[in-house]
Amino acid sequence: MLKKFCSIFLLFLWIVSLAACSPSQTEKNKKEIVIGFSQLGAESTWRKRNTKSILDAAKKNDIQVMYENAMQSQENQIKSIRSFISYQVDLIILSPIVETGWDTVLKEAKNAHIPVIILDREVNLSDNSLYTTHIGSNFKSQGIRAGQFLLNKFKDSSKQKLNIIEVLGTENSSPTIYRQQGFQEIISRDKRLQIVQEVSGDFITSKGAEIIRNLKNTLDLKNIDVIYSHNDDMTLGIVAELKKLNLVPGKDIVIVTTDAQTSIMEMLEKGTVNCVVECNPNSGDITMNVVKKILAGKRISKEIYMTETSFSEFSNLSKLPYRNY
Ligand code: GYE
Repeated sequence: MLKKFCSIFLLFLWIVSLAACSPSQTEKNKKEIVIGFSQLGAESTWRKRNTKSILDAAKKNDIQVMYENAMQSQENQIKSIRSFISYQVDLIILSPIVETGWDTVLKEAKNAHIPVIILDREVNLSDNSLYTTHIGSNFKSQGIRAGQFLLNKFKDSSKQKLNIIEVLGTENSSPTIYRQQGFQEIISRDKRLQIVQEVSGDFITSKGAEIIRNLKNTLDLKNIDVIYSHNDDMTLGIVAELKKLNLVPGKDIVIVTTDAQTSIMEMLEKGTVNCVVECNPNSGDITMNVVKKILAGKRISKEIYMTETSFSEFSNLSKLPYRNY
């Protein structure tokens, strides 16, 4: 009888101790922020720097990250988001490859009460309440800066027509859409500036090179005055191929490029490219601040732009700023 009483008493003590322990344990778990980060790929130097910026800043802030590289596939991104939802992460960061096709999966995140930050590229949704904020660049302004350089560069030129090749990034991605829009709107102010070819190089070096190899069969590249490239990696491929054709990039053909990675800034100094429109990949710190604010229930603005500028042959080339990528 006494034995039975003792064991019931011990069981009682065990339950009481469990109950006493568990709230503090839950509290501890709650404090640890876990986020899911779906990055669209690793296609460019810019992208690799952006991923590192996010992961480093998360570490600095003791935020755990479930990181997925979607290798240029929207399907992979959707799968990752679903796995983040079933893991019940505190917040999701989505860097979307293309603009459209996110409604269903973001609705699932909303129904699971998981806030979503759209990072870098933008989304086009029927319901904007499906994400909390977008942190990234103003791509249209980047296109405008590229075009403004050309208006300035050719203002005193005696040429009747200036032929442009526009090398676009990934189709249906927001940088491609809005850089193109900004660029085309602004160059329409000078009717001599004409786009004779638009072609997508998917933001990768090998495709930039391939574009020139193909175009040389259909166009006389000696008649091309300008190449406007939507990113530096494609520019590296373009420049290398032009040199093989004995065309001097920066002189025979004006080169306008986007991002501003170190290797391209060195080319600007040497005169191989003429204008570099900055796109800032260092969004880690600002993003982690926003993560903490959202999880603390603070209001956040719907659109957060990175600070950016542009550099050109008209800048003070001895004072170009340090690039960390
Ligand atoms: O310009 C390019 C990258 O989405 C802003 O994607 C980004 C672009 C960037 O691959 O280099």
